[in-house]
Amino acid sequence: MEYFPFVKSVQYKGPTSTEPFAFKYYDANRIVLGKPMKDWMPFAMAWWHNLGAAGTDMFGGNTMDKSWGVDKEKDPMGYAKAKVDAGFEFMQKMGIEYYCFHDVDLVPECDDITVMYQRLDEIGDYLLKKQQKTGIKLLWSTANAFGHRRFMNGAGSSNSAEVYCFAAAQIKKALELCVKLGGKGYVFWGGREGYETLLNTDVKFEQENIANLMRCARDYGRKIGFKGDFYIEPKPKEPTKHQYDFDAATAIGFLRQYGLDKDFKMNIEANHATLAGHTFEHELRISAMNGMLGSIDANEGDMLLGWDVDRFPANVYSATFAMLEVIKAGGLTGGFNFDAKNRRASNTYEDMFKAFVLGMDTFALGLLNAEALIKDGRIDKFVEGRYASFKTGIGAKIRDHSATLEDLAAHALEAKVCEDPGSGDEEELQEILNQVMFGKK
Ligand code: XUL
Ligand code: CO
Repeated sequence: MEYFPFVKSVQYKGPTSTEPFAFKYYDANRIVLGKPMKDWMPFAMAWWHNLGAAGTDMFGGNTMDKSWGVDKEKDPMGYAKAKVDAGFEFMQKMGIEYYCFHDVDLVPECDDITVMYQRLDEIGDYLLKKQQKTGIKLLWSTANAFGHRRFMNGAGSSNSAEVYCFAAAQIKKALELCVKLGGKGYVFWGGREGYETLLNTDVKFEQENIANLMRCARDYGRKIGFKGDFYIEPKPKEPTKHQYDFDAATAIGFLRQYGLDKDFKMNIEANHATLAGHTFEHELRISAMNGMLGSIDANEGDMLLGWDVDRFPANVYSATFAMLEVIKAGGLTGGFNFDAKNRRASNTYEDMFKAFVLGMDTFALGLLNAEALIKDGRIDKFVEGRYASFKTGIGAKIRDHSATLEDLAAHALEAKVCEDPGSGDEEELQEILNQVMFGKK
């Protein structure tokens, strides 16, 4: 069955094209700074949003049809397989090479874990065949240890050892699926790993337990041949009020404290960054400078709203700053997963394609702008020059740690009055940015 007969394949048609199902900027094989665009940005489809989310919000039900022609209650595996068929048709038509899933995105969730295991084994075989036929690959998998009612007090952070074991059982199967399908990564997003009030919470106890669950997962993953990266996906809040993986700096500190930093990296999501009061590029920079930039959940927040809206990326400034970070980090070991969904009122199958065209073109523009900024060189040169006082004299001694506090103080006393440190030149740098981005008009 063909689910999306209105489009054969989305192709690059160039910036003057007016076709909705065509890329204006994303030209997969165009070489940018030495490698094809598609290798800078291995795009992935999120199973949960694209094939599952049907427009429901807190105030109303579905606006979209994501049943894939099957009654999920009567025929759960028929539904799961139809979803795979629709997903692979979508990815092939979009030219997307990767996908990501939670266990419960693949098959309908049920209380009995043994039934879940059977369902997941069956869909795993089906996915493997599809992968072999199409060349599409798994970017990462994860276990949903936040949706079911048993996780109401968390999973690794739960007050109940029973619940902790159920989370472990789900993680075990999701890891096995990851290995079976050749996934590059395995994600921990701690949706309910946090707390609402200290009146009922032992934070240290909970964090030790989370670290132990990650350690167990790492050990089991390595034992069954998982060679990829484990990721933490930081998020400061929602659904929990205080989430332990608040941002990249917090998550990196946690990983180092518990000896997990060799196996784990960050999966940075743009909307989570802004919820934490940071920019997307800030989170990418913090991860990269610690050698822990692994993968990206590509989406966008709405600055007028205080929650996670998972919009498709459209902000070219943000994509430009993000791609500058990615390029300077030498690329990602992971990819760009569109953890993004159509707006509730963009409810047609056509809208699904239009959303990916927007997202992929936005990042392609970001990549091309970043390339142009690097080639222009003025901004990089400015940043380098800004720290010039550390190149020689007392500055060089600060950098090589050969000066003591007394030496530094003696230098200041000799100078008597401090020299002006120089303009930060923000406005000129913004002007350069606009000039490089928008060129001749
Ligand atoms: C939630 C979120 C998750 C993770 C995977 O905000 O981003 O979908 O990406 O669990
Ligand atoms: Co995400």
